[in-house]
Amino acid sequence: MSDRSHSICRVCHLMCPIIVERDGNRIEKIYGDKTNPVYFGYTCIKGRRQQDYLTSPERLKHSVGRTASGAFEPLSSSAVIEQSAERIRSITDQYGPKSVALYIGTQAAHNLITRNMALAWMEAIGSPMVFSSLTIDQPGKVIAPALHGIWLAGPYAPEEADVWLLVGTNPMVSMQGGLPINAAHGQKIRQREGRKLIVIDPRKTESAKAADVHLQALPGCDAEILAAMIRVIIAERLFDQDFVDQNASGFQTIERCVASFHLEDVARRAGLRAADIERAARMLAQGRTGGVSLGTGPNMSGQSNLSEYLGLCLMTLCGHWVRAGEKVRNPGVLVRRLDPIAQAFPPYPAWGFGEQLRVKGLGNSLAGLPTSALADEILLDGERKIRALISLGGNPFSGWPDQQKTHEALNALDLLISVDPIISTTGKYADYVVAPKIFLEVAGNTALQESYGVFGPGWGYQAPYAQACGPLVDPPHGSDLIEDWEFFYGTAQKLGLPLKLKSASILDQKQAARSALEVDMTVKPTTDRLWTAVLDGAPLPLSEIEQDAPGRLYDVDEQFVKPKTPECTDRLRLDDPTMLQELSGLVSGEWNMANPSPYLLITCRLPDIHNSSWHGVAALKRRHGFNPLFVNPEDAKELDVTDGDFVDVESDHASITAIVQVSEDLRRRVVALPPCWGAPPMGEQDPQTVGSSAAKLITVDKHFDPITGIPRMSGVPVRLRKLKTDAKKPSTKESTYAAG
Ligand SMILES: Nc1nc2c(c(=O)[nH]1)N[C@H]1C(S)=C(S)[C@@H](COP(=O)(O)OP(=O)(O)OC[C@H]3O[C@@H](n4cnc5c(=O)[nH]c(N)nc54)[C@H](O)[C@@H]3O)O[C@H]1N2
Ligand SMILES: Nc1nc2c(c(=O)[nH]1)N[C@H]1C(S)=C(S)[C@@H](COP(=O)(O)OP(=O)(O)OC[C@H]3O[C@@H](n4cnc5c(=O)[nH]c(N)nc54)[C@H](O)[C@@H]3O)O[C@H]1N2
Ligand code: SF4
Ligand SMILES: [Mo]
Repeated sequence: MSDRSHSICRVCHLMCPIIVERDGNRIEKIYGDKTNPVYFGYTCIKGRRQQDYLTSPERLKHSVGRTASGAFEPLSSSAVIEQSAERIRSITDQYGPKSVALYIGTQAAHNLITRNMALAWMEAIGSPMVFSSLTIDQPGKVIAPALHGIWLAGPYAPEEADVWLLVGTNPMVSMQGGLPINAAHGQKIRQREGRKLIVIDPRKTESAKAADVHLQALPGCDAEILAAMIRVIIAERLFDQDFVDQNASGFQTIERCVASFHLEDVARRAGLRAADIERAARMLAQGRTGGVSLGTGPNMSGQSNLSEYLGLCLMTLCGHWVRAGEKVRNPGVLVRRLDPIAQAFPPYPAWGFGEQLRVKGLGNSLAGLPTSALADEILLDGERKIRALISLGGNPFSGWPDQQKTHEALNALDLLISVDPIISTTGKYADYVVAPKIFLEVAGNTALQESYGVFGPGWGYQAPYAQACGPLVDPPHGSDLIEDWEFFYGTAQKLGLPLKLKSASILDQKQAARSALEVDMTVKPTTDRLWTAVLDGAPLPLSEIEQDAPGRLYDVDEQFVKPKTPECTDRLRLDDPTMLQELSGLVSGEWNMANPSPYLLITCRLPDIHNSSWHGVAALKRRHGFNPLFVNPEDAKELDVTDGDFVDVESDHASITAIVQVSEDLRRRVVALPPCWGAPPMGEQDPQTVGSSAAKLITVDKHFDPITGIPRMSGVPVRLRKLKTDAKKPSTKESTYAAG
């Protein structure tokens, strides 16, 4: 008998509502909920086939530990906790707590109790050495608002805004912020209603194909293009004078600064037509309401903070912020939002507090400690050397830039614990791999996606939406798995440490610390108890969210944006000195032009892959198990290559072998390689089997951001050369499954 249940997909951050048909513990079918008022039935192939991941032979059914011979032996959950705690104790006893670092990867964030228990654990052992994928992703997203200030009433929603600008983000595939949650469906409606879309991207992406204006720029030119757009908007008096006069400061300084960004020069350097930049600028300013969302493209191509900052300046100059009297689309359900009032929250410190690292002058910032410096901190001898690393739901070997250095660092650790359902490429270096319950085996809710609202215009839910679910299926028969948080609870217990679990619903960190739950260290709490603590302070208590029911809109108190208080003098800042200095010194386009390497390698995402996951899940029936290098047809002709040919890709740092896929979507001289592929040097290296690693081509030692450390990971100069091989050409026909 088939049983039909509502649940939430936790394979990625999107948290799609799903309907799961089961026969006992066997999942028969998963599909989207067409009646859902926010997702409109959206799911992707990963979510619909997650049963294949849950039961895949790759997945660990128990934790493992390294024996003296170097092989892994199975360990019970209690043994892995016991042994890990002992090893940690001996390292902290000898070298102090700061010798232990935590790396929080993408999949740790999907479960907010996992993340907050791990943070509580680090606090308890007394180590501030917490790193995350944010500093190798889009760190400018948290730095820029601190420099510019925050508009307390928030941005408009893409659903309602007349015009939207996407810079180096492709929400139709990545499903990150920028378009409505169901991006393709939402964009169709936007188009029908006459709402405009502008995209800046070197590729003709799925999102760019739906755009009114596509600036197919060379990578690394975003800050200049945005500066040129600001110049047009100011020169043509298209900005919102009234809004700027009342709510912003530094107008004259930014006006002076962008004056040197002449359209013709910028267009030449970015490989665009001046008229197109001008058209984009006018379109953005002429909408009564609008928004700007940036993605990994600009954040990885050398100007993370500056591009995000200029995006916010464009928002402010155009007055694209919600005004007094307007209805708040999402007053918050599981996450408390800032009090909606039509005034600025002034700039606040973005760096210069917390831990200082020993390398490259880097230290803590709002984005956390720089992950790009973590390998160096492991390799560098001295009192403050990092000797133990816990990787939680992340994959350093595949994700961190500068793969050779990562390889050396992972080998140099005294202790590496990977909390991960598989022996990932990082797991291959680990002393312990702690195997967790995942996806439908654990309780979940939509708080994470809601919390993404802080990442800026177009992120998170634009309506009071929520869903919650309990565990739906048992872990595989005969397995011994724990929930991610139980590893931290168990080891803290062994180490005799108290844990203080903070709420993720309260954005004010001091307040969250004051109301943190002192976790009972004698009687193990239930997962439900921890969820209640992690969502403490939410506008609606978790208990009021229907369990195992369809996701829906909740009846939270209607809110309207309050007018600015008469005594408010706070302003959004258009002239942050660090940013304008970076802008003035910018010759980003110049290195493209002067670049002796004929090609620039960029990053992009594949629909049926998530970072380093899903590469080998047979059920997806991918026709190829690797990441192709996408090459423009004219460039392919010049290189004398076609689909399936092998090429040597050489940067100034290293070289890799990649497999060509010719694509009309690339502009000339730009090649794209999806990230997080490749395998450790001690194993199989065939790109047909393990893919090709972009991380290997990147160095963390040059061209890095002085605040967050993010190195240039997109727009990397490379040379390409056809490789002669007798091997049979692999098929590069794209996966039969598309998103949607
Ligand atoms: N060259 C280049 N490098 C890049 C990028 C790029 O574009 N170009 N992108 C960067 C970006 S944006 C990111 S976010 C990073 C990737 O950042 P990482 O987070 O370091 O890498 P992922 O591949 O996402 O790793 C997720 C891991 O979590 C595991 N996992 C899945 N579900 C669970 C779970 O429920 N619990 C636990 N404990 N583990 C789970 C998976 O098996 C996988 O090993 O890479 C960065 N690196
Ligand atoms: N299916 C799928 N979804 C994912 C992921 C995945 O691996 N697969 N990963 C998740 C993660 S961890 C993240 S961080 C998000 C990322 O989400 P996005 O940032 O939306 O990532 P992409 O879809 O790669 O879009 C980045 C775009 O930037 C363009 N680009 C590259 N360099 C430049 C540049 O210098 N300037 C400009 N303007 N554009 C440039 C690329 O062509 C690409 O289209 O996606 C998340 N969602
Ligand atoms: S986009 Fe795909 S993987 Fe992500 S939550 Fe939705 S169905 Fe799951
Ligand atoms: Mo990411």
